[in-house]
Amino acid sequence: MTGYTLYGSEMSYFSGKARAYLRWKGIEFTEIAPSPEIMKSEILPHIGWPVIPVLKTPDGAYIQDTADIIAHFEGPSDADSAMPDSPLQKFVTYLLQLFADEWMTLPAMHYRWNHNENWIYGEFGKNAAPDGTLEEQYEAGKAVGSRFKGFVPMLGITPETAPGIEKAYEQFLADLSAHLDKLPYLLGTRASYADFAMIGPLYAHQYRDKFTGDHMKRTAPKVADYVERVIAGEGRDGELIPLDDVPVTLLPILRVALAEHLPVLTNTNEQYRTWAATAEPHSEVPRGVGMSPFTTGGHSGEIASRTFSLLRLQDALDTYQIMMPSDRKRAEAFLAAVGGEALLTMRIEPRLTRRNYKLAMV
Ligand SMILES: N[C@@H](CCC(=O)N[C@@H](CS)C(=O)NCC(=O)O)C(=O)O
Repeated sequence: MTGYTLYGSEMSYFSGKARAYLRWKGIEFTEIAPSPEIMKSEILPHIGWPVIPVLKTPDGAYIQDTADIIAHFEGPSDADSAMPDSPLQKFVTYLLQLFADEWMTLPAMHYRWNHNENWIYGEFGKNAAPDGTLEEQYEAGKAVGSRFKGFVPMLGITPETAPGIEKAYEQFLADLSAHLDKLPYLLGTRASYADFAMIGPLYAHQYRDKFTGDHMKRTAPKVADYVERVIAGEGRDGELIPLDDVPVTLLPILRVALAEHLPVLTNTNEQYRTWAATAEPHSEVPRGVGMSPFTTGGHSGEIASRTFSLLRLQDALDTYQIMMPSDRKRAEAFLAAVGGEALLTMRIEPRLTRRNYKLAMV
């Protein structure tokens, strides 16, 4: 066994993000699937709740949250950093992470649970009951999977919104394919943080899940090829595009992402502020603070107002707020081009942090 252990799974959204990064960075690690024994002996006692991925360091420290896992390897003067060091590309990276981590959960969960349900139970069963028969694995997988299936209604995935989720996803595949006609990675000829974030939704659910993956390979082969390259840790030798520029082919993706996600984030932020007004200072923050109306692909519904999304948003806002005036000007022109002007004045108050592997007020 090598120094680092990644408790993660091929079926898990955020494990793919961590795995792609660790491979790209050249970190030696062993990945261990979260069997019930591992959950009991490693994850619950150290993290406090059942979640993956978790990285165990050679010193026996436990890191949860993919942003913290990546940050563990990225020193401030790291010449080999995954994060662009120029301000606008960094800002765009955080916006892409916000979209990939917190909004692409809609297509990922919709396609998994409405098009791959029986197949994914068998897959979950391989971890839950590695020595069982196929039937035993299916039943064990169903027990594990039902917890995740339970998140489907909270994500606003209903018969009414499903056609909109599919329409938005088809548009995303077309837009990303057009981008990949010009560049092999999101921000250049080198893979970077945004690519690892995008692997969250795109690998486990949209590429690896049987029916959705077949669809991607058939209708968006460039995206499938991109997923294969990023999950393999390729893209080390190229360059980010120069002069802190943002590829114009990313603008359609960000325009739709912000048009659909910003109203939910704005409403969630207001609900969070109302909740915080009467909460104990510095206390833990609940995962949800109500419901928000949303529209995707022209279909409307209600989605849980998830506070964790505000932490990812806070990273983007911080990057903008510390910019030099000339960089801010460029960021403002960029935001005007993608309909993101609301971000200019948005603040997360009280600020959010993570404490004991949970979301908390600073
Ligand atoms: N923000 C976390 C999200 C981790 C996460 O949601 N992991 C999923 C599996 S991909 C999970 O275990 N969820 C359990 C839960 O949310 O209760 C990260 O980036 O690591």
